[in-house]
Amino acid sequence: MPNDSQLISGRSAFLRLLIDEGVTHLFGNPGTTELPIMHALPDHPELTYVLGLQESVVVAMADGFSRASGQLVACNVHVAPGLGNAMGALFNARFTGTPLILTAGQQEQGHGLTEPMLYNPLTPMAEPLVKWAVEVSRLEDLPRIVRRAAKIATTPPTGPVFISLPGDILNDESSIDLGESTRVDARTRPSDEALAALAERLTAARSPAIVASDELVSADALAEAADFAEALEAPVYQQSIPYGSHFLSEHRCYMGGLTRDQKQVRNLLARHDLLVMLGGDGLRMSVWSETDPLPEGMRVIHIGQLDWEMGKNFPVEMAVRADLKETLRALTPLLGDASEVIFADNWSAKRDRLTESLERDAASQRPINPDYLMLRVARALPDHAIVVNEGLTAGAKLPDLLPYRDRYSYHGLASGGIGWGIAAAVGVQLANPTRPVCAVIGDGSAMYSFQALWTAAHLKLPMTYVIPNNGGYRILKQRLLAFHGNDQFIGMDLEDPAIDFVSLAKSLGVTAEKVSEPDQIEPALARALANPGPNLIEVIVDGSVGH
Ligand SMILES: Cc1ncc(C[n+]2csc(CCOP(=O)(O)OP(=O)(O)O)c2C)c(N)n1
Ligand SMILES: [Mg+2]
Repeated sequence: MPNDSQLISGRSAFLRLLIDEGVTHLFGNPGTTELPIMHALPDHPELTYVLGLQESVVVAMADGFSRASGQLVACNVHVAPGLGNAMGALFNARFTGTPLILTAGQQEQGHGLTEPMLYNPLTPMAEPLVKWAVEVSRLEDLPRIVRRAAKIATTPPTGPVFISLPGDILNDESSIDLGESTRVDARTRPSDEALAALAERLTAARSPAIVASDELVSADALAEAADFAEALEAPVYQQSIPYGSHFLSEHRCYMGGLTRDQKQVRNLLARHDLLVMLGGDGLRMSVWSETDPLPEGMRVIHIGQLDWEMGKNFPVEMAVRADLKETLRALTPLLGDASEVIFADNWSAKRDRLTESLERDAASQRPINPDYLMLRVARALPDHAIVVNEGLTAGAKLPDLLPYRDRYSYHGLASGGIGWGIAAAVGVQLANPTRPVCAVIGDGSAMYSFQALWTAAHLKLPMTYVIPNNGGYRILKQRLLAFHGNDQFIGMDLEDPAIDFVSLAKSLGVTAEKVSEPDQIEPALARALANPGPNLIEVIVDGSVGH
């Protein structure tokens, strides 16, 4: 028989379960079906509710929080149209394997059957983009469902999960046991035999190269990857989508990022006789090419947790499913001493060359050269700053100018779905309250979720947004010209009226200024970094498209 003194409502049980799973912030946008949760929030002050003014903003903020902390995050959106709004951001979270519990309120069971306003079954909507989608149909099942969702989201391959919460479940009361959290320790090492075989194969290679992927960040294996590269005396290339701090840039073996130009990647890799993929999909491309990025007959070793990626697009001689940190710790001592190689054209050398040429040729260009702007941003930021980059063409050189210093120091657009960065940066700052956060967001990208700035202002976050404003969708113009020889850019200019980002930002409570002269960049950045914020600097940059 239920004991009345231990009665708990579904809404309170839900919040207590999240808190017990280690969730500190609930990112959300409420509607009537979420009111039970809003009703229960005051009773659970350990959980900070972060209001986002559109569901894609809500999910991107949660995504940023997790990417900058490695933690499980939770977000709550409104029924069918709200979940629909969240889909682009959910796609991004799936792409990066973000451990995220997404929930939505749902009409009461039975009431939904009458098809009231706003109703649609939710799990089929979420299903294609999550590891697990479920609707709660009995309050007694809620603990099992939330516990399982948290376990699924955090177990490699990590990723988002979805729970639909009908109103009758949230408002019901029962004396349920909330249970306990389960975490799967997936830090596995390969067998001794596999380690010995890996060491033998690696030592036999004449000219191996390493591709550093995002799994080095999730496995917290940056130091181990550096030791491994040194023992192998192999050059390291960042994966083709530079969306994280995937290797320590200033390490002597680091050469910089692979491009997403199939021919370039193929030519570069052809110098090597063995490719060592440390995690994920290191050779993910963007636009079609008849050329394959992997040279004919290239031998490949692939280590990591994401077995879906192994042998996905090309054969892999040795595919080992294991944790990268533990594997590299065990493997590196087996490699013996290689004689030291000088990587003359490493990241640091290239950075110095790029810096010199920008100082020489671009410092006085008007409109401001976007690469020069990135140089100034990289220079202005303190060493412990965190950067979020959705600058598209304007931010492209940032990873070449700003060193990755720790696993959470850099977060770039991963999936290609824009509108992520301006909101994700809010989550990044919330996860790292003591580190300055600077977000570089293209003018076009900024307009997908600009209202995220309201949340930054509401929470008085000390962050700085830099908007390189080139007046349009420059990357699309470049591609229309390159792929179709067409320079009639219909639907790619943000003019008539031009968007006034300073006024927009000010209207949302953000301190803002506009910069159009190169020598104004540095003082504007200094002012922003000194001001508690949030701050926004709109920088008018060159948007011309070369012929
Ligand atoms: C969600 C989404 N919608 C549309 C696109 C197509 N798209 C790719 S880049 C781009 C324009 C980006 O403009 P901006 O941020 O100003 O960068 P720029 O190209 O000017 O450097 C668009 C519309 C996309 N990638 N994702
Ligand atoms: Mg633009």
